[in-house]
Amino acid sequence: MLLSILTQMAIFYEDFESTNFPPSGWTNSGTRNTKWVRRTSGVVFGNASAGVQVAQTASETGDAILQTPQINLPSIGQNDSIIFSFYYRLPSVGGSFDTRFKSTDTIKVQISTDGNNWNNLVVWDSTTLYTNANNQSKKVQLDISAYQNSSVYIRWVFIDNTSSTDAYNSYFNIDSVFIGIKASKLYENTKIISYMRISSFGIELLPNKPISVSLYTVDGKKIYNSNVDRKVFIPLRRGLYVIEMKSNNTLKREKIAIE
Ligand SMILES: [Ca+2]
Ligand SMILES: [Ca+2]
Repeated sequence: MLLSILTQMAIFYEDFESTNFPPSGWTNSGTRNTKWVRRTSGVVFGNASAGVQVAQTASETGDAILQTPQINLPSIGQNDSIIFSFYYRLPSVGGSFDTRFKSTDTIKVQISTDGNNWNNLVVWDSTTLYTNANNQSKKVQLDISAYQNSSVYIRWVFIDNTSSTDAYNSYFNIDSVFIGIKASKLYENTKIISYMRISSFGIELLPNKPISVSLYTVDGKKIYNSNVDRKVFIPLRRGLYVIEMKSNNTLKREKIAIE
């Protein structure tokens, strides 16, 4: 009998829909005159996002820092992970990516346990953020399990190094800031496998004896096929898959979701 467990519990969520800005407990600071604002155009989801002016009609430099309240992260089990995610959207002009956003400016996403010492989670400079850029919504998802059983702050820092002025303003927007616990889906104690652990990043599998493992997309395309006689990790993107595990006289077929 296959045993499966799957839970996801939200610890923190902010969608910037409330007209209070910054939202309760957040801070909006920095050396730049223009800070983060609640944006109702170029929105990522719903009616509003948080945005920062990245091309501006008034010439200025400095940083603008949007910071969450203190967030308490619990201890987690060994099959669980703490996920931090948010969505962003680069500025657009008339529905296309605003190429004026190419500059020497930088955006950093950072985490801290004390509000003083910060570790970079994301650093976007003029190359990493703008290469093949468009103005579609994109998700960033990171595993911050290392911060379990502590309190953290997360902040978005826009560092404006560009002193030129533009004909009109343009914004970088973020939305749907989420922190939650994702429990792995765990299959255990079958004839042929000791366990199979499914996380956001792929499948970890330990067979009880040599087996043949095949993975298919939901439309039937085989994307993995291998004989497995020890613990393996198969990295997978988000999506639905079918896994087939075969030994001499046993066949197990399971539909799995990487979320
Ligand atoms: Ca929103
Ligand atoms: Ca500037």
